[in-house]
Amino acid sequence: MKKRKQDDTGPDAHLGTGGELHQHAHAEHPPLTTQQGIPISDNQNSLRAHPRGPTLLEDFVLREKITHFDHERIPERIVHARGSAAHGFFELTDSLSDVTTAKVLTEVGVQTPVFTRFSTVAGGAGSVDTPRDVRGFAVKLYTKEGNWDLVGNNVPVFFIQDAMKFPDVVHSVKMEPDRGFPQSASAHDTFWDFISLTPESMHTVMWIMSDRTIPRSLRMIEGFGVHSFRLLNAAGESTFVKFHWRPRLGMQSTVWDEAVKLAGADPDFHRRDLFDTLDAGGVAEWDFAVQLFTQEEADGFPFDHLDPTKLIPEELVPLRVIGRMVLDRWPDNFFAETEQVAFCPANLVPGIDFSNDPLLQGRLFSYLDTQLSRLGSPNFTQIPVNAPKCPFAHHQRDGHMQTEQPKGRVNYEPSSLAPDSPRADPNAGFKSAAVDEGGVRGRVRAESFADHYSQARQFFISQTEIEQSHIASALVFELSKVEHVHVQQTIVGHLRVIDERLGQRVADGLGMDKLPPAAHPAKPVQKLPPSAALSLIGNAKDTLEGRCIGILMADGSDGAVISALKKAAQAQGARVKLVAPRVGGVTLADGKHQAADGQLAGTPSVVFDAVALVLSEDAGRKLCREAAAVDFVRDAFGHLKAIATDAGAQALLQAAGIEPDAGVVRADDVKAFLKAATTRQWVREPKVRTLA
Ligand code: HDD
Repeated sequence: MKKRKQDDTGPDAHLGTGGELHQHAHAEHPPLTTQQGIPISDNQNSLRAHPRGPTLLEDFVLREKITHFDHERIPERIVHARGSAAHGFFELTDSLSDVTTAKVLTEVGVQTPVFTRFSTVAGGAGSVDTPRDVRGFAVKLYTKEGNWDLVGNNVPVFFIQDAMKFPDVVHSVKMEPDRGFPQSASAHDTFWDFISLTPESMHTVMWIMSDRTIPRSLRMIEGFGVHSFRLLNAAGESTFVKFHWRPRLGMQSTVWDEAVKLAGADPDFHRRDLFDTLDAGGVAEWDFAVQLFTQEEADGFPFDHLDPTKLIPEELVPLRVIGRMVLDRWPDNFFAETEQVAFCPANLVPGIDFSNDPLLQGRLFSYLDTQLSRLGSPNFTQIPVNAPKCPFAHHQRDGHMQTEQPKGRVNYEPSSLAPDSPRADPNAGFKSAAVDEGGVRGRVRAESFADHYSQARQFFISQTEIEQSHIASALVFELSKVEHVHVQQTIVGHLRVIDERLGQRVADGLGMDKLPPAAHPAKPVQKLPPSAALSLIGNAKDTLEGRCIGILMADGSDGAVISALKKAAQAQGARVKLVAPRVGGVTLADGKHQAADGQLAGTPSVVFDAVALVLSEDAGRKLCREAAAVDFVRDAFGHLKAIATDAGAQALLQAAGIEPDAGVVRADDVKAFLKAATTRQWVREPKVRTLA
């Protein structure tokens, strides 16, 4: 770990006799000044008429400090307010020069700087990291031809087909307007009311009720551009494209009970995970892949690719990996970068173009508009994180917070006065696909958008049995929080169309005595074949890389076992943390002191992927009276984690009511434990909870 710099009030500071804070003067400290550069003599006391008298209005140092503080916050994002971001680069490995002129997609080996922000959707900026929610996956690529923002999500489809409905779906999922809760949760009446009356949302509902929306780490999520875009080549020919990010660590999710407990144990779980990874010199990495298809191929698809509630199964159009993204640097300042970064799907570079997806078309307006109110000025592109890293020149001038000082008389075009002023370039400039848009104007939805259930069904039948149970159980949980029975019934009616058995399971889980009537689909449901790529568990990677193992120890623990476990786990790419009843550490069996990384009560097993209990028999017995220790073990078991145990751990296993299974392994059999730790113990699940 890099050592962080000690701040000014560290060990050098002490309280003076009058209670005031004195600091030793360090020659290297620059003088503290006001914003005007005036050196400050005292940053502890305001200017008073006498020691116990009123504060004087004259105190410009105090007034400036408080005034600036009063204005520190800017409006949070209306959606995706809670986010974490990192810098890195994109590198192309396979050129798309036959279908696009975009340099970022044709120049193999060139590293393009990126800034990537991950987010939840519904919660406020201070909400927790682990609710059931879609994750935003927004990448700003600072290309040689301008900024390209790929503003996607970790699910490939969206709730609605038309941007006109975006304020409605967002209002419905956010906290209810009369009561101001729930924060960051879809499990409430208004969301499910809206969904029950919006059959087009059914496919996305299947995705959000799946484990995809309770990820283990931001490093382990997929990203999707969602919409079809176009690529344009030099001849002006266009090819449709869908963009995908695939995590090198494989996908991994939490289980629901774990996600709920994580929210309390570490509200910053995902942010901390990314920070810790990069701070320790690690990286987060994704493959970048495209699905390319022509208009003729699209005409043959059993759905309309312009409909954002549909994906293109990989069996229909295979993914072609053409590059990778590596995130390797945490921002210097959260506000300056992560908070002020302004993404916009309209930021495209020459060689890429929009499709007519009506959701995308609305987004092209929304993002710039929201930046104006969030960042307060059309000059937000001058904020370093938003500014292009290639040369740029335009005639836009003035406005609030203008920091540029253009010279000369010419701020218009055409002009004859300044031969070096910027001009449009008909060759290299951005061009739109030449498309014949003949047709009749109207507020209409294409007939080809009317099939709302076929891909929802395809997603459901593509899941493993465990995943299907998780979807059914998630639906039961969410709907159990809905007070209006008719809303529950309408949802079950939709589920019956997706899969009759799913409808029945959810109805049973809710305790309905009668199955509500099935919904009437506008179009007959197509029996689309299962798609293996849609299952998370089916595609999980059994690995310890990027995972974290917790070792619970106490006074008298066997240091040799701890070191062996630690060494072997680290060799397989895992991080290891030692947990002890006291953060100061423990005295091992051999009398040596062992420092701890976390204190037991503050470091529950939910923050680990697998745990080892290395305890003396005496310590094991004592810990049975420690609720945090019993929960540590019980939760690790309940969350289907591998557990390594020794003789001292047996009492604790008993106290936690655990009947050891294949995932409970001897701590001295390091190999067996680490193998078990590469995955969850799915076969254990029916023994520890009743799923719908
Ligand atoms: Fe959006 C933010 C992703 C539909 C309007 N959106 C936002 C962010 C992501 C997405 C990742 C956060 C960016 C960041 O980290 O700053 N949004 C999507 C995806 C969509 C989508 C994948 C559908 C495929 N969004 C969508 C629609 C509209 C918006 C249809 C409006 C018509 N989105 C916004 C916004 C936000 C935003 C209000 C809030 C903050 C911001 O833009 O900068 O303009």
